[in-house]
Amino acid sequence: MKLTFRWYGESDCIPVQYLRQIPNMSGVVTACYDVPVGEVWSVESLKKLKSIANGVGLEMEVIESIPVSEDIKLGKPTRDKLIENYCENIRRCASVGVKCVCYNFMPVFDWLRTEMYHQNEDGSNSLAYSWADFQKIDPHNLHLPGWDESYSQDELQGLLEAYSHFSHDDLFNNLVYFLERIIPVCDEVGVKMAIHPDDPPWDIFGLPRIVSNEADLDRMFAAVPSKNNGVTLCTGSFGAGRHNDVVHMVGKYSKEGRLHFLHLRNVKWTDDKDSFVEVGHCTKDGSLDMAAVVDAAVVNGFDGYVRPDHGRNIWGEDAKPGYGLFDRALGCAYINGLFEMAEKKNK
Ligand code: DNO
Repeated sequence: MKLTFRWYGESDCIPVQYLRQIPNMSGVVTACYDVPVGEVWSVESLKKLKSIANGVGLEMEVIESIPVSEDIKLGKPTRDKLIENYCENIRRCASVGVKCVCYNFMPVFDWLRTEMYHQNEDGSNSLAYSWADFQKIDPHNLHLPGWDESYSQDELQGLLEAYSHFSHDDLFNNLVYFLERIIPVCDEVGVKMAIHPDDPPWDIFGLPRIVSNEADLDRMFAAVPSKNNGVTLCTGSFGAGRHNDVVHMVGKYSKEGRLHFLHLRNVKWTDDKDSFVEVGHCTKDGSLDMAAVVDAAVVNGFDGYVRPDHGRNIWGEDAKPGYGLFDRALGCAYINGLFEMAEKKNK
């Protein structure tokens, strides 16, 4: 495995050289975050990001994300041009040495929480999702933690309306249409596409979601069989859904050579509905067996990229929720330990 760390480029509050000091760190996971969705990234900006990473001894082999325009998901007539741009972005990323691209196909919101600063007993705070609080949200006057700056009310209502007669199959067919056009480019330039699961893994506000469980992934892989059509297995996203056996999924997709990127984080289920809190990475702190997850990956020949996912804000850090340095670095230390043990045991 290659241990990586998400870094938001020059605007990230964490100096990139700090990342290099995390034990066993191989590279950054980043993107051209300032380019509007659907547009082509300049090779210069990719090269600049790469040279900043390389300058401190880190690689830049993983992009998260090249975002997919809503018009592609909705199958609008503009999609062919947008898919062409997407293919061009894949080629440009490959030209600077990128090997893996994470993306998602969730309509409108790529993650959803009801709280960004949930207060934990130990004084830390983290992201959380409460079933009860979710019921109180008015879909016709949506104000969502973390999303208010991304859409105006009119845009949001327009998008919700555009999807209102849209089924899971409609969205799936548009995903297949997209994959059938981008995967041949990946095959040509040697890039692994890794779809990120729905977060949380169920429908919200009547929007269809199609990457929520094992059957969804199987259907997607059967439709476009190239191994470059793979998954970002985010344990916290799939694992928020109690219907998902994350350990089994990690083992299965490692074995099939479809698990290209592993996002490791733990969640704690907090009631008998769908509520959960993001916790520290250790098994003991949450509801997922992190040691078993890593073991399943190693036993089944996983050979991809790993990154710690959302950390809590700890030690007085006030970082972008989920993306501080301290707790993710602690996560790295723990992840290194789990992999070292599992690899020794399975030699
Ligand atoms: C949230 C992230 C997501 C993820 C995208 C990938 O913290 O896990 O925003 O990067 O869904 O496309």
